This record gives sequence, C-alpha cells and structure tokens, in this order.
Amino acid sequence: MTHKAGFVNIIGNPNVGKSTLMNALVGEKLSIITAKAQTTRHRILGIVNEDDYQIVFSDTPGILKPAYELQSSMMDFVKSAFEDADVLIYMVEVGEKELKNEAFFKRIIHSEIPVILLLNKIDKSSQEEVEEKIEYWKNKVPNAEVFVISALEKFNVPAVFEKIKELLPEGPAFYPKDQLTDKPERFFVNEKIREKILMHYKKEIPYSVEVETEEFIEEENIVRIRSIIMVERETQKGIIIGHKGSALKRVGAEARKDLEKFFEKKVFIELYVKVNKNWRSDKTQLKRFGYNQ
Ligand code: GDP
Ligand code: K
Ligand code: MG
Repeated sequence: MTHKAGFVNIIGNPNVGKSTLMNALVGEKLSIITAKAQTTRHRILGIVNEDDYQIVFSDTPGILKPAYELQSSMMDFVKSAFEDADVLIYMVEVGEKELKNEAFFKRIIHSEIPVILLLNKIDKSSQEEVEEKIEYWKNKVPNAEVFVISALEKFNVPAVFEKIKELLPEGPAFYPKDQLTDKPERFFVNEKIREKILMHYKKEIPYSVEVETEEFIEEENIVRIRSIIMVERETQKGIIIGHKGSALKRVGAEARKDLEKFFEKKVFIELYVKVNKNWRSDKTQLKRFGYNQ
C-alpha cells in the first residue's frame, strides 16, 4: 500500500473563512472563529489521519500590513506556510478586495506546487455573481484549480478534500498517527477565552488582549484551569472585568461551556486580569506567548 502525506496550508485575506474551512476539513473545532479580523494569530495545525494518508492542514492569520511587532510575527507564520506547503489553498470570498500583500500574491501565481483557489461564502451570493467571480479569479490566478464552496454550510468541502488527497505527495507520515494538532491543551484554552473576548468587547480591547493559562490540571472527571487575561492598560482592565465583575463572569461561563465539549469533561475556570504594558510590541513577551518562529 502506498502512503501519502503532506502539508496543505490555507492562506488568504482576513475574514474570508480560513478557520471555518480548517475546522470543517479536520472535523474538530481547533481554530476559533469570529466575525472580526485577526481572530487567528498563530499557525495552527490540524492533522487528518487514515491508514493510507496523513494530511497536515495549517490555518494561518489573515494577510495584513503589520503595524506592530505582534502582527509582524503573525505574518512570519504566513511566510512559513508558504515555505513548507505541498498544496497551497488560497481562499477568497465573493466580493472581496485584492490581497493586500503583492509579494505574497506573486508567490501564489508563480507557485511551483499545486494551488487550489477556493471561492468561499457562495451561500451569500447570487449565481450570477459567483459565475462572474469564477471567471475573474481564473484569469487572475491561472495556475490554480478553482472550487466554489461554503465553508460554513460545508458545501463542496468533500470535493475539495478529495482533490487534496489526489494532489498529496507520496511519503511517510510527519506526525504520529494519533496526533490531531501541534498545539498543547493550554493553547486551546487560551484561544477559547480570547474568542469570547473578541465576541463581547469592542474596538481595541480584543486586540490588546493576550491569554495565558497558568494552571491546567486534568483529573479523572474534571479539568481545573486558571488563566490570566493580559491587557495593555489599566483602563482596559476595568472594562474587561465590568460592573461587579459581570463581564468577566460571562467570558468565564461561555468559555467553560465550550471547553466542556472540547475536553468532554467538567471544566472549572478561574480568570484573572493583569496589565502587561505594551506586550504587543515587546519581542521578549511575544516569544513567551509563542509568537516566535
Ligand atoms: P478567517 O479570518 O479567514 O479565519 O475567517 P473565519 O473562519 O474566522 O470566518 C470569518 C467570518 O465569516 C465568520 O463570521 C464566519 O462564520 C463567516 N464565514 C466563514 N465561512 C463562511 C461561509 O461559507 N458562508 C458565510 N455566510 N459565512 C462564512
Ligand atoms: K475572523
Ligand atoms: Mg482565522
């Protein structure tokens, strides 16, 4: 029996649905999803294992022009996804603007490895609009095979999966066959808490937040978690906590509910808020939070 294995890396503009697709392909909620740009800050692997193949999907942050150190690290994750890909998935959505990074776009159109261009969110658009966009993208990225999908409704996702399997090179597995991701459990706790913050707080708040899980103890029937929510300024701390702690309580309650599903166990969460001045611009802090390459 021949064995296939490879890296299938998903790149594109912010908010086009990269994380939704990755979760749909892997069948697990590994990546957090919100309507806000910059929800995904890391490169997150989702591994699909079968006897005769291993697909290592990578979800990546949306492409942007970095304005501070954290965003530079995010773009380094995108760069790394270009470097090790065996198949490149370039995702666009109906109605989107051009890719903001010309250099990345050139790498896509001159790519020597197969490129699959996914036109996502077709559930939101008319057939006429979709047909027009297919033509547009076929001209713009002639080396790509184009699929129209709805990652949200999983429309045409199985066809994309089959295409990926076909394009996958032969070779041995990169990771143990029971491994689902490269990230530790604490990472998913941090991300889930950050997802709730992205959902419930406005303006600059979610972008100023980093979450660090200090304690993660898995017992037979319960997971005990203690996490710190870091903000950049004192005023942000008050906003996160809210009136009599109500806002923070909601974050904890909603994160707990999702994490109970994720870990299939009861979860107990304690949340603290700390000011960590300008962590987004501090290379040493960023390294500690896993943003180094
Ligand atoms: P990312 O920033 O590229 O990772 O995008 P996300 O996966 O976080 O999705 C951004 C937003 O688009 C979220 O609100 C998703 O629910 C939504 N979304 C993703 N895929 C689809 C789709 O196929 N159809 C529609 N209507 N919305 C989608
Ligand atoms: K998003
Ligand atoms: Mg994302």
